[in-house]
Amino acid sequence: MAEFLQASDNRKILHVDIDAFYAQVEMRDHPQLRHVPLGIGRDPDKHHGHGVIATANYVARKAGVHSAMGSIEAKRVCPNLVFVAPDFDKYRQISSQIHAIFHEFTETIEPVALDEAYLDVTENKMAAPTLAAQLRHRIWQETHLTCSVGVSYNKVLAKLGSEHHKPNGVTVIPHELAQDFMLQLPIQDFRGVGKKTLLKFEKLGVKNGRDLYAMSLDDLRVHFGSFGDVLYWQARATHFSPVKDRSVRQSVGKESTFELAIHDRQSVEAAFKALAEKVVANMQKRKLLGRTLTVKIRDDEFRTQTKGLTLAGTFDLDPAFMTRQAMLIFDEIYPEDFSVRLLGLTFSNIIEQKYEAVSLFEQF
Ligand code: TTP
Ligand code: MG
Repeated sequence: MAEFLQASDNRKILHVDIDAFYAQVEMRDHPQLRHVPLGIGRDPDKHHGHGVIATANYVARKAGVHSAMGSIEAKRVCPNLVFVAPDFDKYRQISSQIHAIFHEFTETIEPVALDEAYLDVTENKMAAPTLAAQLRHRIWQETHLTCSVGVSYNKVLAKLGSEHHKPNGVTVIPHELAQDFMLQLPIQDFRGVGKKTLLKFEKLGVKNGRDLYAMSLDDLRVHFGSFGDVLYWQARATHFSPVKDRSVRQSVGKESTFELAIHDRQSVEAAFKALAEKVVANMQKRKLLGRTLTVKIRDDEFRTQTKGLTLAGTFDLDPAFMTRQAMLIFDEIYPEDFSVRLLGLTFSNIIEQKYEAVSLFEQF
């Protein structure tokens, strides 16, 4: 039954995760940091002992430094740790570059974090491992950052794949290898298994997927309630959760048409300002940010022109700034006389505001 369910799942799913994201960015931008143990966080000596490690490079990880560790503790396990304060604006800007690359491959994208997403590339005719290689190439080309990619037919396996050969690796788990992959997997690597579940498994003598596979669905339900079903099917390499396309909305825009054509710059500016205010309100309501602002102009002979401006980062949601940018574009298109019947302003290259970095430091 499980084998049948597995084989009937013909999706092509990629899970992409940038390696040691913040740390890799700082190593890219400061070559002197490339071979030292690096922790992204405040130096406790300079901040009255405060600070938390957001992430560490692989040299520091070998010494035992990890995300969410207090900076004092990090310094204790790795005395020569170099601290660099995080630059969230920079990471956010790179994140939107990376997410824009995802859109070159599919529109079915489930962003998980600034540096991580699931992509459903089933519709693409090319083989999934080829797409993974192309994606890694594009990310390297645009950002000079390495990532790890997992390729499989469901999200659980794709995610496990990207963790399997970190850093800078690709792991493909096709149907014929999936069951064995899950049987040998340590129980703590199953999705949703935290400290409490792990303790229960220890008591039950369950150490890996093979032990889990041997448990009946009823037994699993007795011990874990409805999570028992999830575990039962994970052990059988079966998981139907779709890539939740949370980036459906590719653009947010607004247009105005005019009964009588506009001929003066002041009216154009006023119209752009009104549009910008509406677009900003919409973006704020939906908690979105955009990298590309496109201006659309139609004249009274029904000729339509569009021109966009893309920033490396996202636009501030400021109607005055947007109006100025729109006027620059407008002046470029119509340096002299014009007769305008429609104006539009649209944001594209959209990301959700919640993928902005959350500062751990605010808690301290
Ligand atoms: P992760 O992808 O979990 O970690 P990573 O990219 O640093 O390392 P790798 O993927 O190679 O294991 O998180 C992405 C970024 O999010 C990370 O660089 C820093 C930030 N972050 C925090 O600020 N606090 C945290 O507790 C975690 C886990 C991540
Ligand atoms: Mg990462």
